[in-house]
Amino acid sequence: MQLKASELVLNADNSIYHLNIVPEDLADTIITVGDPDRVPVVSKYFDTIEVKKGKREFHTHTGTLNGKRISVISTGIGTDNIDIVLNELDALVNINFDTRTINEHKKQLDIIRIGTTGAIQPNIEVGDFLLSERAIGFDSLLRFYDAKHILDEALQNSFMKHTDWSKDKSTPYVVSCDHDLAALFMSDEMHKGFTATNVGFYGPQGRKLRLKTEDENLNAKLASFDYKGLKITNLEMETSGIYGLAKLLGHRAVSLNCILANRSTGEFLTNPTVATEKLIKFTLNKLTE
Ligand code: R1P
Repeated sequence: MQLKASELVLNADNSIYHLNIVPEDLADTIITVGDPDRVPVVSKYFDTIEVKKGKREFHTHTGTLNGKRISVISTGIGTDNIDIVLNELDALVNINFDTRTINEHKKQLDIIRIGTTGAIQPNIEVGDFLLSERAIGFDSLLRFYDAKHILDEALQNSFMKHTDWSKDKSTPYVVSCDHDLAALFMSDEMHKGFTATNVGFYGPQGRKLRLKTEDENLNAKLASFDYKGLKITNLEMETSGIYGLAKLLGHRAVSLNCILANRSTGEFLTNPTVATEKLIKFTLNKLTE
């Protein structure tokens, strides 16, 4: 079946619509970062850089480090952007742009998020690193796909009961990292986490500036939720979408987080860029050692 121009949207140079890159520009190992300014902070460690392209918040650098080809791509903020990035990354490797047909042989990508996050448990300190073994998405992204077979419904139902989750909000969904890829990054320096991915930075993450939130106790309920010893550790805005879409598309994904804030103690790291760069160096070392 040929994908129509309105479904597989390509630019005049046959690059994919938003990422603005062609298949040859992309490595099989991809680091995603939220902030476009974090892309050169990663690629400055590369030995060579062959591609520097971008459009909107999606900036890509591709190069090599110790002989390994790596792409680093910024996603901007939120799972709505993750829908674009994951689908376009997959299209770049699994769809033939000339014939507009899906390749019979599928390629698997390794996708590693290097992101920032806020902890909700007091024992996780600012500056620490955390690998999201699981994510619970409060966004509705996965609900638009045929995804029920990859979701942990028992955990989701237990969470909704514990928090008395309002039906006016989308139904949370639970997804996991790729455990083989995650094993590469396990170390004494890394907390293993259960990450809550939310649709906003303020109200959805329980921050009150001037507006009253729908559930004033949401963060306390998140922190006290305990499912067979599994506790929610941190809040951010992309991991559930990355895990869900990577799994559905047949790619491996893991989300690595630098803790910038601790919401239970009220702390925020004084120099977030230094800590984030430490996680970047850690990740590149593990990928290339
Ligand atoms: C909010 O400030 C942003 O920071 C976190 C959240 O997930 C959200 O994208 O991650 P990044 O630093 O990777 O963007």
